[in-house]
Amino acid sequence: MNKLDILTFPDPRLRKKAKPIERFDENLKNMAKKMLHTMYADKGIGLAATQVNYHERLIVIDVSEGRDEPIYIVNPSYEILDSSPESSKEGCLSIPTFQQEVLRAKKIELSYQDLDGEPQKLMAEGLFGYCIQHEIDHLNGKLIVDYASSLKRSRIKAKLLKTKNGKA
Ligand code: GNR
Ligand code: NI
Repeated sequence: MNKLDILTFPDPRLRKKAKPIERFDENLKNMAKKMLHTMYADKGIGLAATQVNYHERLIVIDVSEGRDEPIYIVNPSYEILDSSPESSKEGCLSIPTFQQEVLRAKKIELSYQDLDGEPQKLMAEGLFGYCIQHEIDHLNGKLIVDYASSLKRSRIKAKLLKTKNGKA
């Protein structure tokens, strides 16, 4: 299967707000499978549709050790069950070589639809909970650089404009 291209900061398309999904059809299932394949290939624990230039509310996540417990999440929303701020050190496939400490809610209840449009709920904390919050930020056009100082943000921006993968 082909990998999808992942947009890199500061691409303005990462700032678009994703639209609710209304059609639970084969196109959606194909997109979800391609996103999962791309996420595994790039060793991520989550991927939001926004990152592959698809501006609809779709996320894939797998925080399991075996990389064999994918969750497909459509039209997510969450309630905070425990708002104690926890410090989460995060990376992002759209911001290579960058890491940022982010304060995330400790425990959330996620409501979403599966790929067939059936309503689902689950509770999440720890890395799983942080990842869900990170991916929903993407759907709203928010990135972990937004939690950094403006100096740190301008440095990573300059670095990625020069190289794209931050390495050369
Ligand atoms: O692979 C990823 N790791 C990660 C670590 C802590 C909190 C969130 C994440 S998500 C990230 C992949 C990514 O960029 N998803 O949008
Ligand atoms: Ni990300």
